[in-house]
Amino acid sequence: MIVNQKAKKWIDEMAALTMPDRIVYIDGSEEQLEALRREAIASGEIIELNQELMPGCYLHRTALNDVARVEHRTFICTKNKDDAGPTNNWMDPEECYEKLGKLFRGSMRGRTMYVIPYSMGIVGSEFAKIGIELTDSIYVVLNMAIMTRIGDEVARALGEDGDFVKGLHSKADLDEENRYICHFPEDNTIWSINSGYGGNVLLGKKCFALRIASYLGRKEGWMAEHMLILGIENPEGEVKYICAAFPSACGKTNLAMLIPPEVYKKKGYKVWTVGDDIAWLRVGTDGRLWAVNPENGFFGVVPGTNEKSNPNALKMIQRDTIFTNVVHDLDTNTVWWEGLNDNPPKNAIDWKGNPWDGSKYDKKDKSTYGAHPNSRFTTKATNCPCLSPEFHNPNGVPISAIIFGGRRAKTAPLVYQSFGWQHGAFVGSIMASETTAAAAGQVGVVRRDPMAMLPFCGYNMGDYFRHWLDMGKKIANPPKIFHVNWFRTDDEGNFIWPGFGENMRVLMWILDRCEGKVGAVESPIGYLPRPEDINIEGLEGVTLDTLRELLHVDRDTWLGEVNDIREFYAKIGDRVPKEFHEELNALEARLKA
Ligand code: GTP
Ligand code: SPV
Ligand code: MN
Repeated sequence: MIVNQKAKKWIDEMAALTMPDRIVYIDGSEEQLEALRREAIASGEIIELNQELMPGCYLHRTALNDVARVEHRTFICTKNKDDAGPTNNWMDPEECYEKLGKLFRGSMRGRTMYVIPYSMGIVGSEFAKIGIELTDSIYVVLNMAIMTRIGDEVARALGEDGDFVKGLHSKADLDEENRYICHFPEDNTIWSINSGYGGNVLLGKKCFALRIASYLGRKEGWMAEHMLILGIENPEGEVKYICAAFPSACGKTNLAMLIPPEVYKKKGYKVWTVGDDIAWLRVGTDGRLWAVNPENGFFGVVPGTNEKSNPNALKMIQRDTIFTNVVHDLDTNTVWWEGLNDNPPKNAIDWKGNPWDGSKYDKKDKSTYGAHPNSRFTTKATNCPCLSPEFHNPNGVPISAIIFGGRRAKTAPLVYQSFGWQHGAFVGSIMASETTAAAAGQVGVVRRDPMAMLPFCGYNMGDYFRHWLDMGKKIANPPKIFHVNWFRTDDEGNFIWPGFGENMRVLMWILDRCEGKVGAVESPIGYLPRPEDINIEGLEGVTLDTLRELLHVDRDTWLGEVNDIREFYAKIGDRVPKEFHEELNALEARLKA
């Protein structure tokens, strides 16, 4: 029961606007969720999969025009345009409320409005924040029930006068031309209309936990980042924690759940997952940086998930999982996707809802694929076989290292270390990556994506850079900052580095650096490993020469980067900290020396 006065008033207003036939309050009980599943199965919104083979698993197909985040239709609506900054789309808040108000008017007629109280972070904990999402989609309710903590316990924690983020979502007509994902950080408000796809409509995730939260974090002295959180336990039982920011579909979920290679496993090393997408970071009383995962589940990329690449993820999606836009195998009533195995089903339905025959599937021809490249699973964190016990700790975990990374076919070496916090923040700001299917638009073009936050920063990117520098001054014992690239390719376009579990070898160098256990080579861009310091024991096909190639820094390519970065900074404008311009000039000078 919601007793919060502001919430009651707001829900009434939004119901008057959207005119649903009825309002249902989500209490978080299994009975209520099960009734909603039955309703969604009856209407065809979800398909119940084989409950013997995959208990609690369902399949959903989105509209064909609605398969990814829509960055070009995502807006930050601040009173002052400069506060959103040139890397965000902007609309005047008044104008936006009016424009979207017209679209929302009556959009829930004939439908039910679901009221979802949810908490980002452990309910009632010091660092948790509450939101209420109003939606006309059962799919959204079922996903939010996995991705966040929901229901009566949240309503109770909100109390009579607590603050919350107001989220309004309607599928409306799924009209692409009128699709809008709008954020009003000055009003703690999110309005999303005409989409039914994950990142556009699960408002606790990118909209709240990154865009609104990054704005709040700057105001309140903490950080909301697009980062996974993992722990590496050594044979003595000590666990060191790492955060890593990679752009969408660049390997966060995979790294967060990696299984150590045999050489480490036999010594007793273990990897623990705390989070796979979002980290909220604060300075602890001990002067270290502490991270919590505000989510309660994983909304992960399905294609490429298999027994070899990510066995933990494969295990966790065998039960209590919602699949979106994968292949439906009609013979077994289970699901399939590219990269699962070499036995695609012949009697199947593709993500578009058309008959699909896997015997015609050709890996080299994308037009024969059955699952959408951005097809996703939604599954509870507690399903993860390697979930860290610290996932449940409201204080989070202390961070030893921060890693930035992206997809770069050339340019970026396998790994390098920054010279310190300021240079490390600069390294984050100059990140670039090839675009992926996680957002609508062209795939595979290099774009600058500072800290993997380009699509997710709820305010001016220049101010965001300044906030990184300010935070660094407040952390007595800051994490060391690194950059990685698992995606360097040879002349035929093949990945040189095996990636996935083998990435642990790079993480071990990183931790050794944090503990001062290993040396490095100073290069113009930062500290590089000596090839012999990356452990390649038991790794087939990788030699010291391969490592030399992976670690090579080409001065001319990097001088080209410098020009590109300078243009990018110019685009962001005069709020880019002067320290970053100084770092860029220093980088250029070192490259030319
Ligand atoms: P979002 O959920 O969109 O934020 O993505 P993410 O960053 O969690 O990416 P994820 O781990 O789901 O990986 C995305 C794609 O990259 C998948 O197709 C993976 O198979 C692939 N991938 C992940 N790690 C590696 C790696 O180390 N090497 C290579 N070559 N591919 C990888
Ligand atoms: C991403 O695109 O970074 C995701 C998926 O994690 S979404 O929830 O759609 O943002
Ligand atoms: Mn993500």
